[in-house]
Amino acid sequence: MIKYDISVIIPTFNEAENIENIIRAVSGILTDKNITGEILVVDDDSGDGTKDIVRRLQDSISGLNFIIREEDHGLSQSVVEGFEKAQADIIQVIDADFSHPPQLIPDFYKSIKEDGFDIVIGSRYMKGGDIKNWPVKRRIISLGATAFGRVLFPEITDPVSGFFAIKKEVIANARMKPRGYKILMEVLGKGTWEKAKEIPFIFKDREEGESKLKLSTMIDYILQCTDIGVYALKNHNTYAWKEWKKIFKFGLVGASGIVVNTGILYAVTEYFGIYYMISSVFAIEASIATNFILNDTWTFDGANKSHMGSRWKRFVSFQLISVCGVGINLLVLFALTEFAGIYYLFSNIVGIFIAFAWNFLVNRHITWKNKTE
Ligand SMILES: Nc1nc2c(ncn2[C@@H]2O[C@H](COP(=O)(O)OP(=O)(O)OP(=O)(O)O)[C@@H](O)[C@H]2O)c(=O)[nH]1
Ligand SMILES: [Mg+2]
Repeated sequence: MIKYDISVIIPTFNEAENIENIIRAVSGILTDKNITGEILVVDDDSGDGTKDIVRRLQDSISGLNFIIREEDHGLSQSVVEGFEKAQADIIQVIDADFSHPPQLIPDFYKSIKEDGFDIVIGSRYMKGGDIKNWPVKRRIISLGATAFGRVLFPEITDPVSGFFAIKKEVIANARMKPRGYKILMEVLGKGTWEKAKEIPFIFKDREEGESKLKLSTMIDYILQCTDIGVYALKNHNTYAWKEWKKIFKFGLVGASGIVVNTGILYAVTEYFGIYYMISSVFAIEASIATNFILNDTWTFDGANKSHMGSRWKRFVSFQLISVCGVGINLLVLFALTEFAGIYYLFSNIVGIFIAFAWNFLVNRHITWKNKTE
């Protein structure tokens, strides 16, 4: 049996207009770079002639393998079946419709083979990446879809990309429950990996054939996110678990801040006889300081700290973000109470949650952004 360097999975459903060109393009690029590749087309029993074209090409193109699925129709299911049948230790996934430039495949391959990355992602959202001919609606949906991934995988700008490569061992022990379109989220959430890299690319919308995005696709996606979130809470060898832990610690630190705040407010008002609104300023500042120290030494205790070299810089950044957080809390409290007629204590709880999300996310992406990003 041939030992392949890479298996390139191309999921297809009714791609008669594109399939021959994409297979020839991938095959040509691999040959050019002296990479022995398997091309694995995983088709959901297309009725438009895709299957005949692939069968015909199998005579002339070496390493072209073909799976026809007759049950459990779906893009993610097809890719997962491709993972199982792929013969090489490095697996690439690419769309058939030329939205993903096949010329980049050798870069993905090299990043895994030579640079030792576990996962390499083609990103539309990092510097150098872009999306061509997408209507505003598609852009908004896509950005919404990345939101959850950005929380659990903050280092990754495009966690829902369909263009990626992995080491086969990443998914060897993962219990995948494929559904919907966003198979990469499933891999990131359930796989075992440490090093991921992104390569920017310009996504071009298909010129041939039809789009298959439906409402049910979005509902599937929300269910999938929930499933990934719960899975990561239970399986502590996942990458997302580390992020959950940070969110949890950040919450505990926040709660400790309330204790500090209340204590100082009481002490300064009672023992120094200072007007309570003035004491409150001291109390807020003291709790911001203790929160900072705890977060800096405990919540974000990663070895390669932050891109902000000095602790003072991180403190100033944390301080400014916290002050905005207080502003957000007050704004939500006021708006919900005055305009939505909600009971003020309840509005306040909503405000606290929104401010918490703000504080965590913005600090995660600015104050304690990893050095390597
Ligand atoms: N096996 C299989 N492949 C699918 C299925 N749906 C889509 N694909 C393939 O997955 C890739 C991406 O699908 P697209 O329909 O291009 O999805 P998209 O890029 O989000 O949307 P458009 O390009 O606008 O249509 C293409 O190669 C499709 O042929 C499916 O249900 N089963
Ligand atoms: Mg497409």
